[in-house]
Amino acid sequence: MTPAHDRRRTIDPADWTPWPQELADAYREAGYWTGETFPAFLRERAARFADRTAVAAGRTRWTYAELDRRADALATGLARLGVAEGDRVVLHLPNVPEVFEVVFALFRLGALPVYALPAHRRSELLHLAGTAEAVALITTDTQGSFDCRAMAAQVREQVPALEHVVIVGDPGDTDGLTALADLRAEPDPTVLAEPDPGDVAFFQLSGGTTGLPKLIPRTHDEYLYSVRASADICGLDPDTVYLGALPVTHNFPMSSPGFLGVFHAGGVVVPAPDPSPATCLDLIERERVTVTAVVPPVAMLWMDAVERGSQADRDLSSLRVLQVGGATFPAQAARRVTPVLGCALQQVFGMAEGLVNYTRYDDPDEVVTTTQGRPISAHDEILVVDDVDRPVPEGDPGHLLTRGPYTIRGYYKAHDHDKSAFTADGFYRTGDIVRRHPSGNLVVSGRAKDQINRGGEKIGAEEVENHLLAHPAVHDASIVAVPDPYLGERTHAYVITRDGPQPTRSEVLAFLRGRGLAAYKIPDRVSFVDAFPATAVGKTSKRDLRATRTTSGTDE
Ligand code: AMP
Ligand code: DBH
Repeated sequence: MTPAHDRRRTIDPADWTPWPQELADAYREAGYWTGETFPAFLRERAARFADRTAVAAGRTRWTYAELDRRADALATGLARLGVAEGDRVVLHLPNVPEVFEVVFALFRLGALPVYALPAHRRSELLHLAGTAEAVALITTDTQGSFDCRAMAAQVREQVPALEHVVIVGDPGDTDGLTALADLRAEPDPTVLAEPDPGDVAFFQLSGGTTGLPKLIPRTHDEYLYSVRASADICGLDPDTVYLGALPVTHNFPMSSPGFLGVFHAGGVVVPAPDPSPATCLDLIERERVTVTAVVPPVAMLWMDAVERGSQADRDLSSLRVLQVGGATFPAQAARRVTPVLGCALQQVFGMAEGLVNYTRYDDPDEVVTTTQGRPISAHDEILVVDDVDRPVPEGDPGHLLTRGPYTIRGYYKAHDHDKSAFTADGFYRTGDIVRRHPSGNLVVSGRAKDQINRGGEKIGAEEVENHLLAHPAVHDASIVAVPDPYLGERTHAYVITRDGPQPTRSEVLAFLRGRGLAAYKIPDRVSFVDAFPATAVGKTSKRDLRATRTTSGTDE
């Protein structure tokens, strides 16, 4: 049934890069793109798994039918508030059960979620809301001691399009904030949209390399293909109990196979408020969790807690698979997973831009512990090339380029950046250095992009450098990764100051915090230097900077 209101495309085709028609046809022909849309996805699962539990969060237990009804009720309330088809809405939500209700309510309206990370702060939210021209921001009242309401009110003041702030929890007495709880209304089917499966459904975020993080437009057709295929590869079924240990709006716990894969299969999603061993191992035991996804430092913390006693008595016998991804998982740690936690390891190498690789359950142990898996699809094209895009000999390391049925062809409103981020024939330049293992799986051996991967949290060097450059006493700044046994990498900022009064390290850090940056982007170390080492063409040599150990005038 066509809704009463006008149909409109979700976003202007000039602002993104849709798939070439012949490829879209080929992916449909191959049965990858089935025409399923997000609103229909939940409707269909609600019919099939009606009385089964979809979400289990403490005393909150929602069946599939309940989640479906809640999505309609909230869609109705959001529509009355003024959120309409095609509108962008920034979600800044930690792992509260409402996140699932909100996501599907927006899909039902044909509104597009923009997935901020819970760690994001004013700076990131301003950028996301501004770029997306979002009409609403949905956040919680607080995150621990941090007041999200005050931040949201500030963001609204500065983003002209942003009319609404919706608070999960207590909206307090800040003017103009709406409580999510007050929005739920008797479902009104006339507000529901029927998006085209080829339309953009939402925006994920890139980790960022140059400038600010880019918005990643994902369509119903291609994303749901990756979800269904991931659920298949990971063997999800109605008996699956998935612990959302990472923030579930991140691409990994959302779709690899993540909560969407679990909903696809009719299983239970258990959102964890934080990834600590105390919280998560307790939830695994209590909810009889069968699978979960973590980043390497979290896996190491869990293993240490079980081995060194604080969580040694937990019954983790329900856990079948620990997925680890987002950053390099050292083989030494990978080999401990099965002996310590008693479950299988699956390595996952993915990206919000698309391509996801999994080690398979029938891969030999050595392959599971030393490779990052192989692509979801036979139609994922993988090239491993040198600096001028020529294929390297089989097994040699090179730049990973990829194209396929769920890898974007361009970012949102970033056509200039796209020219360097994609090849002329549409391959995405991942910025990762990989080699092919004899098993056919990929091994991530390095990175060409100017990014720091801090335990799976990606930091675009240029973004933080630009914040440093805004300090009046800073003449130049360069951010590099330094190895860390636990996080994999930490950030080290090298700063050249101007003549005049010299800032201290803590002043520089306080300045960055004052700019409203996510805490994980605040440099772990700051060194003051007189000059940066230069490359042959006179650019800052980050390689030499990384090798710098002695610094003049260091204040760390
Ligand atoms: P993002 O672009 O923020 O979605 O982050 C994706 C990036 O994370 C990839 O391009 C890799 O650099 C990194 N990454 C993800 N999974 C792994 C993994 N299993 N091993 C090494 N690096 C990974
Ligand atoms: O790091 C990532 O972005 C990532 C890791 C594993 C990802 O997006 C994914 C799986 O889908």
